[in-house]
Amino acid sequence: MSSKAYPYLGRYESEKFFIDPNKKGDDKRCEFPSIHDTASRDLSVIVPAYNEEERLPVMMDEALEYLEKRQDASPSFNYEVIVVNDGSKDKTTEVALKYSAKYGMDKVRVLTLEKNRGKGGAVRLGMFVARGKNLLFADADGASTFCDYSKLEDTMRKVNKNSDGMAVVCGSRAHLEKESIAQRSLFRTFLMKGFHFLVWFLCVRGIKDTQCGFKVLTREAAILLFSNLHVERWAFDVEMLYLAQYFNIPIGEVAIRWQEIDGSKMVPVWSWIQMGKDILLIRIRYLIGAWKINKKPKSQ
Ligand SMILES: Nc1nc2c(ncn2[C@@H]2O[C@H](COP(=O)(O)OP(=O)(O)O)[C@@H](O)[C@H]2O)c(=O)[nH]1
Ligand SMILES: [Mg+2]
Repeated sequence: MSSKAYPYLGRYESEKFFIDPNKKGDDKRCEFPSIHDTASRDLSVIVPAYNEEERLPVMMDEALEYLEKRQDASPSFNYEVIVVNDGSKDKTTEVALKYSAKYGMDKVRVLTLEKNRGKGGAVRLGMFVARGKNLLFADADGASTFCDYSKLEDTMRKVNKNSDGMAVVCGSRAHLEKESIAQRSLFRTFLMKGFHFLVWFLCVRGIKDTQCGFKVLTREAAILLFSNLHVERWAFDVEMLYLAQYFNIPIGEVAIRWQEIDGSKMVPVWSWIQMGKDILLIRIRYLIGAWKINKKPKSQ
């Protein structure tokens, strides 16, 4: 977590390119566009992936089935999926590139980061090379039911009515809380409640589930929020929503179907402590002016 006033938004040279497996010749690289260009897709799906060679295919198959069906039903609908390999040590990039080869690079692109940045950092860099009017980020484990994106979109339409193209809609697992408490140990429930309290007390009010890995932003909101994001780890959602409330960007929340998937990358107690610390620091750093907000982020 940086303590610089403005976050560092740069990237490595290699992170400006993706591979088109179907391109002829030796150099299969293509340059990514920028989020500051005009949108040319209806939807970009950004999938942060860290050591996901096993879980990713299930998620990709489900997402692409939905997206292809939608395109068949209304041919003017277009989309892209950007898998962001966050410095994985396994074959995440190779697995994702198979989808690029199958669906074409216009539909599936892989951004391979040089180093592990954390989920927030990976989502940010994926957003910065996306072409969509709406930008959705979705976990690589397929925990959310992808077709529930339609619900997010409906809510987006309502929320975005009077807001100059600025809106955020969060998928929510709050309706599943009772069930999950029944399944979890008392200690995990205690940690969860403690975390909710900290978020509510320090940063974000009015959103029941800030941590769900299924959220959609308009392009304008993504530029503003991700250019200002300091936290690159798990607590980035909290900072993103904190900033959205600061900018008075309307936020919707809608219940989605969710399935806990084995193989979580969160190390239970350690991640909770880290997140608690990050949330406290978000509040303190904005309060004392150690972190500043850039109201008009420019292209870089
Ligand atoms: N970028 C990045 N993503 C991660 C990291 N750890 C997990 N992820 C991704 O974050 C998403 C959620 O992770 P998961 O392990 O399922 O966490 P949980 O469902 O919240 O317990 C998945 O898409 C992961 O690939 C990490 O260190 N960096
Ligand atoms: Mg998960």
